[in-house]
Formats: sequence, structure tokens, C-alpha cells
Amino acid sequence: RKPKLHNWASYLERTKSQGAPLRLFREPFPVHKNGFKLGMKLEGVDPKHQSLFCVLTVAEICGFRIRLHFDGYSECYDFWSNADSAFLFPVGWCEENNRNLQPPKGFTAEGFNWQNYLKLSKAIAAPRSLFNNLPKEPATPHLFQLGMKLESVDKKNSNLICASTVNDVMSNKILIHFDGWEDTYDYWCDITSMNIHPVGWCEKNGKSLSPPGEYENVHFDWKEYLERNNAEAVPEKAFKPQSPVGFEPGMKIEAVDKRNPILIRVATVMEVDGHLLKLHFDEWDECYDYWVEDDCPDIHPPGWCHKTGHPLTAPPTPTDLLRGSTG
Ligand code: MLY
Repeated sequence: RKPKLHNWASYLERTKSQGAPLRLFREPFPVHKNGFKLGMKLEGVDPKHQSLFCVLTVAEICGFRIRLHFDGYSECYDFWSNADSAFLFPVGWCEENNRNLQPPKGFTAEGFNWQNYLKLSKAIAAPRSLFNNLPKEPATPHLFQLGMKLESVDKKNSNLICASTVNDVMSNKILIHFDGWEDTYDYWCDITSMNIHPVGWCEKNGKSLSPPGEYENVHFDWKEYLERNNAEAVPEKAFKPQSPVGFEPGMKIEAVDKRNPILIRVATVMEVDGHLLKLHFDEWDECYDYWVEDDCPDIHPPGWCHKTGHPLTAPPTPTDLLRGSTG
């Protein structure tokens, strides 16, 4: 049994705390309905291997969120997404947009064909009208182009700033690839992200730059490297880092629990460091605290679950904790 939080207002009063204000969220509440239905198929970016576009099936629906399954693979890879994620696409999108689509397990890229596959699996494609967030030409064009080089934080080793390349572009998002490393470190970020810097930034700021993989024990020089690879640097004026959103310690939010991502829990912002927020799940031990980015799609203002028809898991009571029954 998972206790639900029914009344934010009385909870805030009882805990003498405040909810995070709506202005801190780009879109505090969804404007569209979640129109996905069980079994619908679509294409999407693998959140754990972001250079890959994959064949997905809607496996579960909860409020504005859907659980997506990688066709042919174990359920252990399933992931939860908001219905308006910019990383979900209708069937055929990859082909129309010159991206490689990873076929379901058991198929080769040449042997895979959506029409046959839908027939074979007696499934329907998620209608195009459900995708309200498809990449389009940015309203104000930007200067990040395919193949250009830059210095980026390695999010899997966040102390490292590394030589990297713009390996894909969708609207205002770019795929960062680390030169000389496997694509498992790749990630998508907004062009206004604080994690990306122009070539020469580390030197200017007295930080050490991790050179491309093959330069581990060799002197690295950007100018020479760009010439040798016939590459360009992203122009300095392309970078317009956004200032932090404005969260403050003590603010309460609703946050997906990444350890059990079907759950959205009551959480408190404990610390703010630039764009990073340290989240604490109310009444849980602080060993479960972790850091998220302030524009993370898995954090919401109080009331989001109620508005979208998603259960909000209440903080455990002392007896819940003794019984160990709160999921
Ligand atoms: N300890 C890790 C560091 C890998 C860093 C990769 N970045 C630069 C993309 C390792 O050696 O595997």
C-alpha cells in the first residue's frame, strides 16, 4: 500500500514550508492531454545511450507519464517519460530525418521496415498528433552546427571538461560527443546549457581540459587539432548560458524518485549550486538525497500530480518506515 498525499496546502502549513513557485517551471502544468494508449509504437532516444534512436512500445500509462519498452529487449531497460518529451517521435521520423533507427532486437537495420513490423506485431503507430514537441527550425537560428568542436562537461564524470563535437542538432538541442571516446558518454543538451563552453574556455579560466582520448599522454593543442581534423570551433558568440532558474533551499516540489521511477514523491530542495539542486525526499533518510539539474523534466510544482492524474506518494509515517512498506 502506497500512502498518497491528498492535500498540499495542509502539508505546507503543517511543515511550515513553501511550495516552489510556478514561475520556476518552464511549463508548470502540461497544456496537452496524454493521448498515448497501451501498445502504441513510436521512436525515441534511449535515455541511457542518447546517441541512439530506438523502436519503442507504450507499456504503461500513468497520468501524463508513459512507460516505454524497447522492442525485443528485457523489461529491465524500460523507462518512464513525460508524454510531451522532446525525445519521442512518430513512426517514420528517423527515416524522414536521416537518423539511424535501431531496429528491435532480432532485426537488422536493412531487414526492418515499419509497415511490415506493425502488421507482424498487430500493433498501431502512435498517431502523429500526439507529438506536440517535435523538433522544428528554431525561431531564432543559432550557430551550433554539425561537426563543430567545443569544450563540454562529461556528465558521467562531472569533474571533467573535455574536447567534444556537436554530433547532432534538433532545434535548440545538440548531441555532445566526446572525441576519442565511445558514444556511451554522449548526451543531448540545450544550446543554453551551462555544461558547454567554447574552445579555449578551460585555458582562459585556468581549468584543465581533458583532451581527446588518443591524446592522453601527448601534448594537445586546439589549433593544431582543428586543422588536422579539418574542423571548426563553435563560434564564441553562439554560447548564451542561461542563469540558474532560481530555486531556493526549503522549497517543496514533486519529484520522480529515480530509484523507483514509477513513483513521484514529495521532495524538498536542500541545496542549490548553480544549475544543480540537491533533492531530499521528505521523511526519508538523507542517504537517498541526490542532485538534479534545475530544468530536469522529472521535477514539478506542487499540484502537478493532482492536475495530471498521477498518484503523489506521501512521505512515510514512522510506522510505515518501521514496517518498511512504502515502496
Ligand atoms: N574513469 C573513466 C573516465 C572516462 C572519461 C570519459 N570522458 C572523457 C568522455 C574511464 O577511464 O573510463
